[in-house]
Amino acid sequence: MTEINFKEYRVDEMKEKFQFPPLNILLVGVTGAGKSSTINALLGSEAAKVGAGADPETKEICKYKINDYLCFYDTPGLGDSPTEDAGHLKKITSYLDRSCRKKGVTGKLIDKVLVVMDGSSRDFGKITEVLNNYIFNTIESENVWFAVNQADMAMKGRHWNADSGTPDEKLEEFLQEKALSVKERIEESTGKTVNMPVCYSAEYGFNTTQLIDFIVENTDSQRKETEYETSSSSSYSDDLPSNGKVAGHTAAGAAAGAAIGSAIPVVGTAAGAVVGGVIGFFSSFFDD
Ligand SMILES: Nc1nc2c(ncn2[C@@H]2O[C@H](COP(=O)(O)OP(=O)(O)OP(=O)(O)O)[C@@H](O)[C@H]2O)c(=O)[nH]1
Ligand SMILES: [Mg+2]
Repeated sequence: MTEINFKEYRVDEMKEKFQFPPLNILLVGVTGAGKSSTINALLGSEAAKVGAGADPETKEICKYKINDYLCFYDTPGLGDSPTEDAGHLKKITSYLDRSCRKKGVTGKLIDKVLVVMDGSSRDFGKITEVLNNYIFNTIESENVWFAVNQADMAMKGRHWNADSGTPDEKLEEFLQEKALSVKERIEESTGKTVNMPVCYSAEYGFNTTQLIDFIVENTDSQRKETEYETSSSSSYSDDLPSNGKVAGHTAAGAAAGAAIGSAIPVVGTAAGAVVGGVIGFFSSFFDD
């Protein structure tokens, strides 16, 4: 397959469309869905640590810059244990609460949540619980998107051509049905209207361009100035990490997180503990 350079792909449109770039997208999903693999597929490198076995891999929220206009935030996977989930969800919701300021305009740091689903799984229990109890309470449903990864495994590996990295007709048809059934099941269990998910394979780079197409086409000029209050309160730079570098600060003071492997967390311990109380906690739109 031809390698796509996502540093360049549709960046002119992103530049034109995304006001106050970068567009910040927080990836959420159960452990093993392939959030980190998705980031690596778009970066064309192994910047985000990927799980080898059944154990959850990503431990902290980390930022990855795909290009000057688009950033993904990797988060720890859910569904491993209730105790772990509680900690992860605290961090995720505190992140969704964060504000940032640029040019005198205050807005949310995170523009969109992308829920990464595992195409080989039929179990939506965990993710619908998380959506109903946390995500939809913190961000408008129109800013929550869905995508289905592991398209190659949707029929347990059958009907997938590993040489070309593409599905055959039967799997292609199955994936279309899968996308529709994911949409319908999420809508039934949450009562929200959601997008038709893109089915892709991070492992093979299949349909990863469609994922970016979806993002470009479904992002209206975001962070319109009129939507945000202008504020004169002082701005706190977050020194946000890019592709596994840097740490975080709270408004009260520095709270640099510890490095885990090659990735360094963006939510410091103090910031993670202050759930819903991060008023005055600003980050820059242009944080690099
Ligand atoms: N076959 C296949 N395997 C994939 C795909 N994407 C990810 N995987 C594998 O799934 C496993 C988990 O991938 P990760 O990217 O670590 O998943 P994650 O969602 O980041 O997991 P946590 O960090 O634990 O939340 C790894 O063994 C990946 O190689 C895919 O598209 N197809
Ligand atoms: Mg991960």
